[in-house]
Amino acid sequence: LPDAPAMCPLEMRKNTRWGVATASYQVEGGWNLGGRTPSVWDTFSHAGFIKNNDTGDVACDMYHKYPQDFKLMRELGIKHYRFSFSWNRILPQGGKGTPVNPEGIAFYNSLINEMIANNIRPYATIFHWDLPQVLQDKYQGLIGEEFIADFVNYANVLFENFGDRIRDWMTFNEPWVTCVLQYGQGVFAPGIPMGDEGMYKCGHNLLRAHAKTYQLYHKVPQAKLDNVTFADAARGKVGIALNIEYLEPLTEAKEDVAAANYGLEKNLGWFADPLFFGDYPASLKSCAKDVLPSFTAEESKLLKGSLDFLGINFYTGKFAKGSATDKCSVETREQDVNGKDIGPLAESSWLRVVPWSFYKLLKYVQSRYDPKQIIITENGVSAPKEDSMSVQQAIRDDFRVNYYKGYLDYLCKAISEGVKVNTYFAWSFMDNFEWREGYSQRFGINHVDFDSPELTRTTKDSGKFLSKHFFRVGRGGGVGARRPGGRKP
Ligand code: GBH
Repeated sequence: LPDAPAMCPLEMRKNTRWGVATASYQVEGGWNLGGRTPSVWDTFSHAGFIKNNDTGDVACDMYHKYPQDFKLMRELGIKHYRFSFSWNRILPQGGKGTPVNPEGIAFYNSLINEMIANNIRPYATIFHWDLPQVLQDKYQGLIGEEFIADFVNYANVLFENFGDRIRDWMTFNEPWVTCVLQYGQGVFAPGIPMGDEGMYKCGHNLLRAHAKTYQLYHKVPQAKLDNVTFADAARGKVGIALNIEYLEPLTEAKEDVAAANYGLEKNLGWFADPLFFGDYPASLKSCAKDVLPSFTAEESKLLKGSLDFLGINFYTGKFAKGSATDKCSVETREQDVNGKDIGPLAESSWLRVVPWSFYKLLKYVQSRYDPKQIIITENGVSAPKEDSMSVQQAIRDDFRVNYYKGYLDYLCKAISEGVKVNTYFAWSFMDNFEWREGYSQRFGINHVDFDSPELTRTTKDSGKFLSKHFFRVGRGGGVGARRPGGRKP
């Protein structure tokens, strides 16, 4: 195994929290067990929209195998785990006023308790793309205004039931993906293209749902929310996980510099600006003026500052080319002006290995938003051809080891220059259901043998590398050190 990255001194690795991430639909399985109804991803995969006709029906079967998975995490020295709740497992009818599923609550209680018994601190994503199908059918999911109240109600159920043990919450995973791919383009479930208007309506509802959830958790006293029952003052944190690809100007020409900048505002600023500043970026308001809704003064006030930490899912960077005549045009490229690749291609067509782009993105985020705390909520890679290899070949994943080594090097450089990242999650703990790509693209630091009846997990070299230099040496979770906010279960 290689040494630790040069720019990550031991002291810094000790002072930082290092963990792994997954999401409910990608790992749980048990799709029709314990009172769970379908989510939009069950419907979409059962309709045959996934490569090789794969589905998440069983996935990694973490629904049954979580005790052994937490044991493996413990063996690797992992003390921080980011996972997501399945809304339709908790509330099979989805909406406010519908019954909470006791079997769903019991499942997550066992999961969380097992985690904590293994000294692993839970970080919970409330929504990682798996909307209850019933809410899609009722009001088109995130397109409907009703979504806001239903989401806040769902979050409230989670806070009430699990808020005593979970103190780190992320409302949404990658709003950009939800609104662009799930709704705008309709290439992700539910698979109904809603165009730019739908896309921005989705974002608008999502942001307002986030802000109300933040307010609910912290119980801003002057606010009036419908039927809020979360009683105790919460002392944990609520954030969000935003995905962004870094954009480097293709040349020094001013239209390329402007395009890179506008691209970041359009993709990251779309969500980050309202959360930090209370409104959409001026550039987006002008470029999307016919389709972008606007916030009332009250909404804007509620949104501004409605996060305790900023989560960033970071994978890759691209070049941006602008137009001298159209300030709203951003063309992205993977080759420089000499035709040289920006970095080696992973198994995923959108993902090239560009370690320096991580550093540049982090510097950009720190200077534009000056967040109090940044969590890298995801970072990882699919290794080329890994899926066609034997288990023994696949676990020798030099490609992924090099990816992590390079990206962590630049993360450490950013931290040493004052970027406020104190927590980092590798995506993913294990190979899993990679959305439209099914099981054909693997992001795990542990291999899952999907052909074996036991779905055997085997640690890859990347898992050993991270374990040795990061998980084992990093800060612990302080699990059980104090009782955070929330009621006792
Ligand atoms: C993350 O998204 C997800 O949070 C996680 O669930 C997933 O498993 C992981 O990445 C690996 O993919 O279809 O060509 O338009 C990462 C950000 C943004 C990457 C959208 C894929 C789609 C490119 N994703 N992008 S394309």
